[in-house]
Amino acid sequence: MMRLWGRKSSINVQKVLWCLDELSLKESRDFERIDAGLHFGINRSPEFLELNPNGLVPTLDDEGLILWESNTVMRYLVRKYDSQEKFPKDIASQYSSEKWLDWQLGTVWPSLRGPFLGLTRVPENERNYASILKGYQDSDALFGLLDKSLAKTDFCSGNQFHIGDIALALCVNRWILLNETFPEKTGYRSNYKNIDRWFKRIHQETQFSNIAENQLNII
Ligand SMILES: N[C@@H](CCC(=O)N[C@@H](CS)C(=O)NCC(=O)O)C(=O)O
Repeated sequence: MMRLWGRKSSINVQKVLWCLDELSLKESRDFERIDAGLHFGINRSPEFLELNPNGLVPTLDDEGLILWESNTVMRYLVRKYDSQEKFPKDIASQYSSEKWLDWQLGTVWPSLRGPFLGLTRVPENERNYASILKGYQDSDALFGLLDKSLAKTDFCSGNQFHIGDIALALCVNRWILLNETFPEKTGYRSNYKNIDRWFKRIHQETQFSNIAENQLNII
C-alpha cells in the first residue's frame, strides 16, 4: 500500500492529502499515513533520512518509488491515479497549472513562510516583527497579481479546478488566517474580490474543507 509520511497540520502535507482526496484515494484503504514532523519526530531518524535526506514531510513511498517535494508528489498522483479525469489534461490547462505551482513554491511561499513560522512557531519574545510585517505585505502584493488573473477565469489555470489551485488556496488560507489572528502584526490585508469569489468556489466545489477547514491547528 502507498505510504505517506507527514503530519496533517503541514501545508505541504495538506496539498498531498487534498489531492489524494480529489482522486478518491482514501486513508487506510488506498494509502497509509504516518504522522511525522514537529512533535511527532521520525523525520530526523536515520531510516527516514534514507528516504528523504532533507528530513522533511511530505514523503511518499509508492511501490518503492520514493518521492518528496509536495508539488511533485501531486503531479505524480494525478499522472498515475487520475483515471476519472478529475483534473483537465489538455496542454494549456496543464501547463497553466504548472506555472502557478512553480509560482507558489518559488515566489509566494518564500514571502509568506517567514510571517507564518514567525507567528506560529517562534516564541513571542524572539519574533522579528519588522520582518514578519514585510513578508506579509510582500505576499499581500503578490496576491494582487493572482487576483488580476482570477478576474478572467473561475480557477487559476482556466475554468476547471487543477492542482495549482490546491497549492495556492492553502497559501491564501494561511494569508487570511494570519491576518485574522494577528491583525496588528501582519498589517493590512487587501480585499481582493476575485480571490474572494474563487476561494468561495473552492470551499463549495472541492474537498478543501476535509483537509484544511480547522486551520487553527496551524498554530
Ligand atoms: N519544498 C518542500 C518543503 C517541505 C517542508 O518544508 N516541510 C515542512 C512541513 S510544511 C517540514 O517537514 N518541516 C519539518 C517538520 O515538520 O518537522 C515541499 O514542498 O514538500
